Amino acid sequence: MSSTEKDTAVASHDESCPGKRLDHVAIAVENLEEALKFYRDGLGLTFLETEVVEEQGVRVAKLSTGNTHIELLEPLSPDTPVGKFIAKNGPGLHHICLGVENIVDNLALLKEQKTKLINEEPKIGAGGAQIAFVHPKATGGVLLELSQPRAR
Ligand code: CMX
Repeated sequence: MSSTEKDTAVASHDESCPGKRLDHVAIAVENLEEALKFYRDGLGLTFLETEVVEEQGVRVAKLSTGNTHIELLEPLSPDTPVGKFIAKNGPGLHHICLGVENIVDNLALLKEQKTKLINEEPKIGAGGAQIAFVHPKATGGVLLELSQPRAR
């Protein structure tokens, strides 16, 4: 296939993909207030809220980009997963998150396909969402979160 041809078996970016959407991109930062000076004050993204998610060991600031979100993750202490991530790699891109409608079904399908998962069962994430992480070995090296929003 030449570089100008497209693979018609793959949906192009403007076709819908039912039940899936980019929920957020998460960036590990050392200090939320410092990071907000750039993302909120400099870039002008809309700041939505800050939330402490004890179970995940993070303080999260959520910003809207219009069609998706950026989450800034500040570790609650150096011995949390995000604290260790920053100690090893420095601040930076931590994970991307896909919003799904039924996380239990998605995890069951991935398990059936022998996909390497970090969480086989959902945990509780920001906003009370049910979340689970897929191992970077299965995704091309990027930590991937699946998130089913809390029912309203
Ligand atoms: N990017 C790429 N690889 C990563 C990674 C990252 N950000 N974090 C971990 N990994 C890799 C590890 O290197 C490890 O690789 P190997 O198995 O090859 O050694 C693997 O993923 C598993 O990591 P681990 O730390 O050994 O496993 P744990 O089960 O202890 O923890 C994880 C995994 C991802 C849950 C944890 O490290 C983490 O980051 N927790 C915080 C999660 C978080 O951001 N929560 C968000 C809360 C807000 C919200 O709801 O969105």
